[in-house]
Amino acid sequence: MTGNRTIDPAVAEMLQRAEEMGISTAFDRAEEMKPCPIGSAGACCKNCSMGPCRLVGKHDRGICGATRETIAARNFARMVASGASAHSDHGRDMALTLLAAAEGEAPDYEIRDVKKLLEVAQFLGVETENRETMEIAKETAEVALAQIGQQKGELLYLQRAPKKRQEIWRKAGVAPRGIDREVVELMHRTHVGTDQWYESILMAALRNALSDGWGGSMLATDITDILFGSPVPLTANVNMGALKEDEVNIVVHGHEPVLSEMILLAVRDPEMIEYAKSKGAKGINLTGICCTANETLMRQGVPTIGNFLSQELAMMTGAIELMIVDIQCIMQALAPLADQFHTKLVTTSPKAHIEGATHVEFDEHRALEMAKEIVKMGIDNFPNRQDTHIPKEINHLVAGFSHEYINYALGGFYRGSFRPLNDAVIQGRLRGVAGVVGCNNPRRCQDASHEYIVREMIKNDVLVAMTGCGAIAAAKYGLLSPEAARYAGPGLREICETVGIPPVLHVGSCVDNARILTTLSQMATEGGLGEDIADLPGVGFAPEWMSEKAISIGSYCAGSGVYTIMGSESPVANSPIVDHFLSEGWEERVGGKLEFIADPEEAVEKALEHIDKKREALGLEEYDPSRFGRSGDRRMEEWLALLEKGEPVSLYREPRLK
Ligand code: CUV
Ligand code: SF4
Repeated sequence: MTGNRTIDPAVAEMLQRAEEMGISTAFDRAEEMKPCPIGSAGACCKNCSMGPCRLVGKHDRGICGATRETIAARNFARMVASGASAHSDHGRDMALTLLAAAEGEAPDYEIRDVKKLLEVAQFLGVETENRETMEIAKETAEVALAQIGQQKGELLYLQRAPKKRQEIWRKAGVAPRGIDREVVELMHRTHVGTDQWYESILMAALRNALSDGWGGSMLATDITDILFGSPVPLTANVNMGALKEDEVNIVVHGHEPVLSEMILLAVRDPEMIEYAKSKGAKGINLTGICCTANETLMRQGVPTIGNFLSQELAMMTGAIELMIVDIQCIMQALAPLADQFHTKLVTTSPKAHIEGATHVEFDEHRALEMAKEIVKMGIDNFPNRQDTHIPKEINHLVAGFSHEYINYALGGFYRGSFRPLNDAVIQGRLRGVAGVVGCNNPRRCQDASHEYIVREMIKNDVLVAMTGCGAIAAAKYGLLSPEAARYAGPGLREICETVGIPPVLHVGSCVDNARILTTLSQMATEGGLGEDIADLPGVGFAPEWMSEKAISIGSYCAGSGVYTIMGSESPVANSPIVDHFLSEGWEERVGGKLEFIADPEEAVEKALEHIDKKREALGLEEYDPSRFGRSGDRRMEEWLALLEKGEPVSLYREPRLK
C-alpha cells in the first residue's frame, strides 16, 4: 500500500520492494504506531517524578498544581530549546573549524570566500585593514564563539534586522543576549516549580528561538560560506536515479558540510578512482540526503538522492556501498537496515553514535586523510554488492541562491540591490514572497503538501524561497528549474524569464533559513515596502515539519514578523489559550504569528489573504494578474505571430494609465 504515503515515484517503487522483502520502514511504523493523543496535544508533563501528569478529562492541574497552559507552554518551549541548540551547536562547530583552519591546525581547510570573510569580520567588529587573511579569520572565529557564549547585552547580528524590528524586540524583551544562555535559561525556566505563567514561558521561548535565527544559524551560514564558498547558481540532479549501477555509491547524510567537503575531494582523487577501478567499479559516485546534501548541492552541485523519508528506501536499492552520517535527522533504523544489505553505515560525529554502525570519529586535523580512509571503506565494499534495484527517477534543478546572489541577479553587478524585487512587489507583478521549508513526516503523504503549496504560491505570483527537505521535495517535481516558470502566474513568469531564475529559489540547508531573514531585512530596508519585516507581503510555511528544529525555525520566523504556518495539528492543542497566544499573542507583541494548520488548502488561503492584507496596509495596488504576462517570451511569441501574418509590430506597449 503506497497510495497515500508518498507522491515520489522512486519512493513508491522502493516501498513496493520493501513490502516484497518484508522490510518495515518509517512509513509502516507510522501506521502501526498511532500518535499518542495526550502527548501530541501537549497535555503530558514529565518534568518531575511526582508525575508524569496527564491533563486530560477532569484533570486540569498536575500534582504540583501546574495548569494546562503551563504544561503546554513548557512542552513547546522545550522543543524550541532543543531545536535552537541543534542549530547553534552546529554553528559553534563551524566556528571551531574556522578557528582551527586559521590557527593552522586543520591544514586541509582554506578560506574559499575571502570577500565574505571581510564582510562578516567587519560586521562583527573585527579589524580588517592591513591584516593577513588568517589573522582576520582567527579573530572572526573568536568573536563568533564569544557571541555563542555571550552573557549580557545583545547579539551583534540583531543589527542586520531593520531598525524598527530591533526596537520591537527590545520593547518586547526578546532581544537575545547570548546563544547558549537563552537555551540554558529556557531549560531552567521549564524545570519544575520555576516559570509558571505561559506568557512568560512563551516569550522566553521566542527569545531563545531568535538566538537561533539571528545567532546560531546565521553564524553557521556565514562561516560555512567563508570556508566553502558562498553559493552561486548551478545545475544538479535529484532523486534516486542519480545512483549509479556501475560505480561505488557513497552517500553523505546529516547536516554538516565539514567532512562531506573533504569526502568530495577524496572521491575526485585520481588515486581513489584508480583504486575503485581495481575493485571492478567504473568510478566513485557521491550523492547526498537531507541537509548535508543541501550543503554540498548548493556549493558543489553534488546530486541529492532524497529527503528525510527517502533515507531507508535509498539504502534498500542495495546499490549504496557506504553511507556516511554526521548529525541530526538520521534514523536509527538505518543501522539494522544496513545489516540486511551490504551497505556500510559510518557515524562520524563524536555527538552522534548509532549502535551497530561503524564509528570513525572525524578529526579535522587530518581531515582529507580521514576522508580517504572512509572512502576506501566504501570502495572495498563494492565487491560485496548483490542484487540492486535503482529507480530510474531523476530530475534537474538549479540551486545555489545565496542572498548575495539574489541581490546580484536582480540588480546586476553595477547596481546590485533589492530594488528590482521591491519594485516588482510594489507594481503587483509579484503578489508577495514566501518561504517554504522543513521536513517530511510519515504522518502526512511525503512531499504532497510541499508540492501543493509551492505550486499554489507560484501560480499566484508569489516568489518562493526554499530550504531543507522542502527544497529537495520541490526539486523532485521539477519546480526548481527555470522551465517551472510555466507554472507561475504571469507577473512572476515574466521576472523568471527576464532574469533567468526559477520561480522557486533553493537557498540552502535548514540553518540557511538565516538567508531568508537577511533577504527579508534587505527588502524591508530597501524602501517602498514599509520599514519592517512585518510590513512585507510575505508568509512562511513548514508544511511537513517533524523536528524540534522546525519549531525553533517557525518561532524565530514569527518572532521576526512573519506569519508562519506549520502543517500539523497544534502541539499545544490541550490549551486553546496557549495556542491562541502563539498566534494573536505573539502578533500583538512582535508582529508575527505561528499557526498550526493541517490542511494545505486552508493554509494557502490564509497565506494569500495575509499577503493581500499586507499589500493593502502598504497602500499598494491590488494584485491583478491580468495586467502582466505580455512581455518576455510570451511577448516574443506574439510578435512572431504578427510578423508571420505581415502585420506591423510595435516594440512599445500602450502606456498604462490608472
Ligand atoms: Ni534540518 S528539513 S528533516 S534535513 S530538520 Fe531534518 Fe535539514 Fe527537517 Fe530535513
Ligand atoms: Fe506533574 Fe508538575 Fe511534575 Fe509536571 S512538574 S510532572 S505537572 S508534578
